[in-house]
Amino acid sequence: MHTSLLGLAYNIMMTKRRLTEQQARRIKAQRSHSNGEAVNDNEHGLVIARYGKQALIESRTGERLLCHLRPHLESPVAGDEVLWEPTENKGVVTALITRRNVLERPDLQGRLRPVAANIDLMLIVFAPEPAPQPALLDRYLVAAEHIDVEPVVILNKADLLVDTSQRDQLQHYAALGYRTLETHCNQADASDLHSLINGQTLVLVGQSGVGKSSLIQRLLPDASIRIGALSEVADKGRHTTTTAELFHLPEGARLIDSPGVRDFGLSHVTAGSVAQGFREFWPYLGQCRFRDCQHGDEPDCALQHAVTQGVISGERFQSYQQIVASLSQDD
Ligand SMILES: Nc1nc2c(ncn2[C@@H]2O[C@H](COP(=O)(O)OP(=O)(O)OP(=O)(O)O)[C@@H](O)[C@H]2O)c(=O)[nH]1
Ligand SMILES: [Mg+2]
Ligand SMILES: [Zn+2]
Repeated sequence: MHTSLLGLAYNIMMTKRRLTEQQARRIKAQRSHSNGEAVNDNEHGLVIARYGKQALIESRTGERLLCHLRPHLESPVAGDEVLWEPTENKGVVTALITRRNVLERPDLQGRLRPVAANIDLMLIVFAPEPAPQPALLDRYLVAAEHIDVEPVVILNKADLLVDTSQRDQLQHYAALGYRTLETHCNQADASDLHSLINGQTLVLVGQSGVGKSSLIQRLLPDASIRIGALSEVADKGRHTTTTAELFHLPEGARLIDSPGVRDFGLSHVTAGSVAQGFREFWPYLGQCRFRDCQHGDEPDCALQHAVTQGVISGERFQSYQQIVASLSQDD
């Protein structure tokens, strides 16, 4: 007993001696990864944007610096809280603090990639131009529901409305219980947007060209240069966002701009989660005759019945079926 205690003490001493300062820092960083507390020699930082193997970090004092990422680190994105330490000419991100949530989407190769983290609201933007892709809005709604973030549906470029179809669509979402907003970037008054944002962190998503960056520019006129500088001029002379980027509003809110997409893959979501992403389906889920009903052509399907009764719109149901069908194609 006595000897083993001595042995233990010796082991501890040896371990202590063998730990280099760098190792100690790493351990501290790992500890903070689990409890979210920053430690002295690893500074706390907010990820503004991710550029390939580097991340633009904002320190607690508001300074910005480009940091390398320590290998094997979980991929940090705009909105992430990290620990970092200065190096000779730059900085290095040493740990990612546990996220509250993360919006992910598959890249062109089908690999799931994080887009933005620690968000309160997801602003899903659509417009008369470019014409809305069928089911894209519903895909985003499923994604928001999947990570338990409140979605808000925004009809932008309302100055370009030629008929009532998009306005009708917006009203349909409002009737389903989603918060909605109709706006356009030439509107001088942005109070509708400010009251929606209400000091929270939000991410703007939607097709390329619907005016996500322009909405941010409208809220932050002074940031216009930065928006331009960090965008890439596409061949049509248009500024298109290429990586998610975080902007601060004076009252503490954070806006994360994200690159537009043609399609939003949901291969990481199960058919059950897709159904959960359609709010008006909730009262009917679990009510079908078969417990594993796929809501296709099974008898006594509660969802099909609700569609026939006109309680669930045929359009939304088709959109659901289209998304579920695409899950098996994505595999
Ligand atoms: N008429 C009109 N044009 C707008 C409005 N908002 C933006 N635009 C124009 O639409 C184009 C695209 O706007 P962006 O803000 O770059 O769109 P985005 O959604 O950020 O596009 P990506 O970064 O590619 O995803 C620009 O030429 C804008 O000037 C609007 O409310 N009305
Ligand atoms: Mg943009
Ligand atoms: Zn069913």
